[in-house]
Amino acid sequence: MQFEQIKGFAFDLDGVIADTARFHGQAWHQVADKVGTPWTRGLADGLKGVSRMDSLEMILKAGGHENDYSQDEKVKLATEKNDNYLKLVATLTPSDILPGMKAFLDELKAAGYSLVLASASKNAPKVLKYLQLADYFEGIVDPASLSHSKPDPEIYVRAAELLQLPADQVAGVEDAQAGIQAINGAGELSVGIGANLHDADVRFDSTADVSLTNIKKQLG
Ligand code: B16
Ligand code: MG
Repeated sequence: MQFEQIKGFAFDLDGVIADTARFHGQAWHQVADKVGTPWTRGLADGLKGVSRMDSLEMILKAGGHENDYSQDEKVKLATEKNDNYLKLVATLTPSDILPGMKAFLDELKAAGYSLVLASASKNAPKVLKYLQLADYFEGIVDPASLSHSKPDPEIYVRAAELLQLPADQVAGVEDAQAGIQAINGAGELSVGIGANLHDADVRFDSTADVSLTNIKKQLG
């Protein structure tokens, strides 16, 4: 894929713009304790990019509790988790933007790229507000309107629609394997941040390394 044809960027939020995973993790850990599922690193990592209700199902399944709760009880557990999560994210400030990302967003805006957010989080508008980044994005994909979680490409297909660009003019930025799969499945250029993202078209170890120059360098 030619970088020259890229006109818009779709960003994941958690793990790319801010580390909200630690707050999701803290809040889900409480739910896991409540339902009696052992909290492990593998379980926590597997929840990245997964929707709220699908995350709850994964936690219940990991402890063999998938048939122990009614739909109403599940909604109650997910609501409790979200209330706790919202208290935690309300402490975010611009100093919590991950290293280098403010500079990268500024660089993209200055170069005339359009930006949208492709986060599975229904709380993304609030998080962007706390980080004082809301004005950078022309649109936010509404996760409530999606039928499938990442790795399904749906969220990145919708991001391209919001950008009003064909897929091959869009780059997606993700920190999770499921997100990279979603970008690739949508036919967009995938920029991965973190280890083990072998399917990413371009990959960086840290958010601090992401820049237009470094992306172009990797694409040769
Ligand atoms: P909410 P991302 C995802 O955000 C998180 O990685 C995932 O852990 C969370 O369950 C999901 O959002 C839904 O979040 O409960 O706030 O709607 O990585 O897609 O930006
Ligand atoms: Mg993420």
